[in-house]
Amino acid sequence: MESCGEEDEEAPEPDWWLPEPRGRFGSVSCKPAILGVRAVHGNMMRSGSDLRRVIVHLDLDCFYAQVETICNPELRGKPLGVQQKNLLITCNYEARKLGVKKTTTVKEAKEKCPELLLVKGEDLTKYREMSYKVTALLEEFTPLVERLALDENFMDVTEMVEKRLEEWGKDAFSQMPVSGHVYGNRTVSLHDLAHVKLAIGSQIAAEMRESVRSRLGLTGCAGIASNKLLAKMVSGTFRPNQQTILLPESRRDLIAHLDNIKKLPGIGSKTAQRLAALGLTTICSLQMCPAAVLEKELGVSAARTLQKVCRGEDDVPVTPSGPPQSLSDEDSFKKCSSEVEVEKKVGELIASLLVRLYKDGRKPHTIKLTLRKCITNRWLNREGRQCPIPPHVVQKIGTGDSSVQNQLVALAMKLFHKMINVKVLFHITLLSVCFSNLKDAPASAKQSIGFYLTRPSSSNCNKLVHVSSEPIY
Ligand code: TTP
Ligand code: MG
Repeated sequence: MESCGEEDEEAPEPDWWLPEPRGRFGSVSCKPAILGVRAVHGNMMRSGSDLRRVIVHLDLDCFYAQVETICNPELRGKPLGVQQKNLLITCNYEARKLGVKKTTTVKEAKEKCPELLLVKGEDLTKYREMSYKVTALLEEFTPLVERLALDENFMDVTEMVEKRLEEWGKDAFSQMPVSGHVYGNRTVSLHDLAHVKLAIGSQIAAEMRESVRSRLGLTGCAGIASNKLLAKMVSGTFRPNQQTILLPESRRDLIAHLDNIKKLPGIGSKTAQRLAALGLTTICSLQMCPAAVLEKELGVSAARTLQKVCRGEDDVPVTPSGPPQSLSDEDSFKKCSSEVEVEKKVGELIASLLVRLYKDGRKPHTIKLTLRKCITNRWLNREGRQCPIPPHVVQKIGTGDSSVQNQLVALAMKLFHKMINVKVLFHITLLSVCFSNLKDAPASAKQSIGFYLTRPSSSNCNKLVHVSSEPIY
């Protein structure tokens, strides 16, 4: 349902209204010319500090499957699944129409849809590269872009919205079609500043989605709301390739409609169990629960946070992510119980990370090895050890000196021996290597012509494999 409400009906006052701030558009006196009828009467109160912001959440559709299709256009239009080991981690919407669900086993998916095409998705390189391209493109609209996952970004578009309001003035009110859907099919009041801002936000979100589609070939869903929590929650309401705005008066509805208490951010299995012991198993029961009861069970701080979440309140700013703080890669498997095998797997992880470090251009100063032990068929929690990388090894990263691979593997194996006694039988099911404490390479290294000549282009997903004659790190 595309919506462009123009009625001037009084919307019910939500119970979380905050006092009116005297901000740029929160104040009646600062911009009388563009404030509608109710504003003139000093009644345009909805842009309280909680409603001042306009946040867009963008979640790409069946992300890995879309990237695979871009790399191999022959897959377009066919039901496609991406697998990691025997798990289907995503599938395209053609497959979903045929009953395939993501995060099922490959076997179940094939039973549902025998014609399902499958591609392996263990190597994340091309997904990561595309992910960073999307973020970079969104940063062309606003510097306030925060990466939430490989295929999810938050954008704070408040300033863009306010700028458009200023530029368009009164006209903005009469030509303010909402782009996409309005959650709950509510009417958008052109005399309500919060509504108008969200409507402008919806246009910006549509422009962002169109840019991602036309320049990178990816579609996605957007949610537009006054905070990150609500923008994320509303973004998947209509999918794929659609967008939805959430008006302030629909906040409680949106949250109340979550079918599972665990879908609220911050509620994991343990908290859900504790709440269930209090008889709180639905969102509605949680919303109605007196603060004192929650505080007794969870402590004051956690209880207050939860209550805010239940009301759809979230004042956490969009924090630009910048380059990643660390680079890591991991592999999981049924069983690895020999040192030689561990060394081989660690070597593979480090080789792929060195390629990423090389493209990144920064040098890591810390290496961490994480593993997961399995004892009598029970997986234990992950366990990790880290250590500084000696300066003479750091120096070699990104220079083309191939000895660095073995030196890093040797370091990782030292960490391994701190966690595993190889003299007795061991069984591990996961290995992960993480490089952190990333610092810019000294200027002298960057000035070397070799540094530029040997850096591979990351512009094409078909060109990710390195030519072996070139130094790759
Ligand atoms: P999602 O955003 O959960 O899923 P999606 O983008 O594939 O599909 P949707 O249209 O529903 O948003 O995850 C993003 C990518 O993360 C997904 O393409 C594959 C990967 N992924 C995993 O590696 N493991 C998982 O368990 C899930 C759910 C996803
Ligand atoms: Mg997605």
